[in-house]
Amino acid sequence: MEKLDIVLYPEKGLREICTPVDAMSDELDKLIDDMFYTMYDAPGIGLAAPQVAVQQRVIVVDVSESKDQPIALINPEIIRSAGEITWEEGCLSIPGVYGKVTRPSDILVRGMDRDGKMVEFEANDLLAVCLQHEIDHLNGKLFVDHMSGLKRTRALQKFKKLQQEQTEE
Ligand code: K1U
Ligand code: ZN
Repeated sequence: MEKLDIVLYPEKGLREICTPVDAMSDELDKLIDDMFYTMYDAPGIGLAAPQVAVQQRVIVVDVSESKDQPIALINPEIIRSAGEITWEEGCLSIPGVYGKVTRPSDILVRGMDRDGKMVEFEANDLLAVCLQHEIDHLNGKLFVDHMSGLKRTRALQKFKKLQQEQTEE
């Protein structure tokens, strides 16, 4: 398995709408393995393909404490959503920045699993938050886009400062 480079804001690819996947392939299977490896190593609870410079509709998530409940979804869609939850989100493409985002707390998700089978399941709370965060990535949307103007500006300023400090080191 290979650890992939995670692209950072403001990389252009993070703002693009990703292309649907036609069918499973060995190449896609390897991408999913590498995305899980990269996500667990980061560490993170989710990762979307554009974060590793692949503009295709593929996500991986694992919100379990034990890190043994991996979910890979290809062409994921949210069929229904209800409720409301506010969560302090982070993003591996904007490291060091966190912010409260309010989203639906209960969703019905559909997509293809890594065996090429169509799956549909309900997700709640953190799993729902994480799936929505990753599906947003496939549509060129970042968690900071859900924040109010001033909070978003401050968060991105903080990120720029952190990046500058890192390059000075
Ligand atoms: O997509 C990403 O950038 C990954 C991101 C997912 C996410 C985090 C929080 C709310 C919604 C979606 C992360 O995994 S950031 C790292 C993180 O949250 C975390 C890392 C280790 C343990 C627990 C959480
Ligand atoms: Zn993210």
